[in-house]
Amino acid sequence: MQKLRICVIDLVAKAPTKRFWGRVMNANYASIMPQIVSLWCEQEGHDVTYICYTGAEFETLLEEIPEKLDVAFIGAFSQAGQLSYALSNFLRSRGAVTVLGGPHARCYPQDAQKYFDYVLGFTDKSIIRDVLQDCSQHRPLGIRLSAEQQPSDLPGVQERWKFVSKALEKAPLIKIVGMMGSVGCPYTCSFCIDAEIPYQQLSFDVMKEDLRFLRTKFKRPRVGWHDPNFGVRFDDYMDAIEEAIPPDSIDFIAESSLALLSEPHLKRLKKNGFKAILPGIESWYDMGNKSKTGGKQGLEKVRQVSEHINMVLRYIPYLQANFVFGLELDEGPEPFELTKRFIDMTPGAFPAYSLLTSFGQAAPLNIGYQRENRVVPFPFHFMNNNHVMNVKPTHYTLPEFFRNLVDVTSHSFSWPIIAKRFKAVKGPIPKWMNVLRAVSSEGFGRIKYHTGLLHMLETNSEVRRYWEGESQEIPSFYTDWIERDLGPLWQWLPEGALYHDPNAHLREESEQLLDIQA
Ligand code: B12
Ligand code: SF4
Repeated sequence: MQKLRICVIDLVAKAPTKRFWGRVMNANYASIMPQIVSLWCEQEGHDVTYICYTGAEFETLLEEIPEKLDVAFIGAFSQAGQLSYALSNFLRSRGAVTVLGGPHARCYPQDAQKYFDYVLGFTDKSIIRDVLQDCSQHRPLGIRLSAEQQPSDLPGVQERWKFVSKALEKAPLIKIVGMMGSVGCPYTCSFCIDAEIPYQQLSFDVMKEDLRFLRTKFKRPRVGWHDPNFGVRFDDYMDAIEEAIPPDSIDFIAESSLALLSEPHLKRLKKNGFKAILPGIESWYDMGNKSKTGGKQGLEKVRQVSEHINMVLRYIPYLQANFVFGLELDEGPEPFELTKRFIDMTPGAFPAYSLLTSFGQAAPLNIGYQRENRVVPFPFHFMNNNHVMNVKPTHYTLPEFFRNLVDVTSHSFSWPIIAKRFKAVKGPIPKWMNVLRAVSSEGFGRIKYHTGLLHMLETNSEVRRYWEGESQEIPSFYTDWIERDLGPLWQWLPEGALYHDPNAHLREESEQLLDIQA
């Protein structure tokens, strides 16, 4: 087979950023799969350039991409959807065949195939091999390929080190290495992309090797686990860590459900160096099995979760509590008021608020929203769980919803609460990290943005009609924003690429059903 010139681009950022947080942290959010795809392409004998785009000027990105390319693999979240389309168009104009993988490809394959030659779902080595062997243009509609399931094994850090270290060159202060011990999840939260994906453990031997290896590369490594739900096979994980490295010799960060964070587990996590944990509380009315609160709801659940999180904070110095607003059971000011109570009762937790977002065909709930015609086709560029909420709420008018959201956010990031949070956590890094996040885009920035949005919803009929799904015309406020963000790549955004069919998944399912019946 001919040796191909391949570029793999991980779009960690969707636009250039000058923000301090982005500059310091973006490279630490590098995805693992683009590094693995780079490795697999090399193992197939091809020349590979791997780029982790963290938000330097686009000119720099375009300079980094080799001029002569046969294939470009792009990994993107939906918020980088428009950027990925423009980049694909630009690279196709230079003669490259383009391939999209990652969350956007998994959630919106029907849309992405209009702009890419290949759109990949679950990806294993044999899918990559198929692409490289075929390696041809598929236009106007790209082809969709997917393995039957998530891969049962993936190369570890040591094997992909060349690419890991290239991404980390862009992390000036703090360097966090992404690792993954499992894919899928045994829980079935209906809003989640992993609700129907079976839990699969990856190799403990590879994990142990990687942990030992990292200690040869850093004095004190920092590892961020990308497992959708860390620690499902808790004892096996901890045994593996304890066998591989001395206690508390690596700082670990993980997303884990509260159900897994019992006191004995926390003792072991502490002993093994876990420094930050990100449990999902999601809702005061639902997801009881995930937070181990069973059928408890409302204030009763607030009390129980608060107690639990205060206990977690006695063992783990940093905790981010994740919430989703806009879920079906939410009604009136109560969910927001309960969250404020939680903030008061749990001063050490850093709250992260997501707006209910239906990412195409990701979650089981989504098809229901499409059937009810409730999904608003906001340009992907804003689909990051906080710029827009693309499901029309059942129990709120939009101004009512955002008034409540501004209220809870203002409370959570008010100076008295910031001071209380500062006092409540131990250690200078967690203390100042919370302050920095509160005064930057996640706290003050969010209050400003949502207050502005509320004002627009109340006064600007163009924006309001669009949010209500009554107009398909994207307000200039949003198109100008994308144009600004894409800079020189704006001219490469294909015609029609700002729009997508919000019901594409439903349409496809209905067509398949008709085919079966015919
Ligand atoms: C770990 C994680 C993170 C980590 C690490 C992110 C990273 N860069 O990988 C952190 C905490 C940084 C993060 C941040 C965010 N995340 Co996140 N995250 C996840 C999580 C929990 C697991 C993803 C994972 O690694 N799965 C395991 C891998 C093996 O599976 P996979 O992702 O499906 O990948 C398979 C294929 O898609 C393919 N593939 C993946 N990448 C690529 C790349 C190429 C080139 C190719 C060819 C193939 C390929 O191969 C894999 C094997 O089959 C998922 C939820 C979930 N339960 O899956 C959300 C999820 C991916 N995140 C999501 C979101 C929205 C975000 C944020 C925008 C949140 C925010 N408001 O800040 C940010 C955006 C970050 C960014 N760079 O843009 C959404 C994405 C939806 C979408 N369509 O965009 C998800 C699905 C959660 C959800 N809301 O449903 N996230
Ligand atoms: S516990 Fe987390 S990863 Fe698992 S299904 Fe629920 S939201 Fe998804």
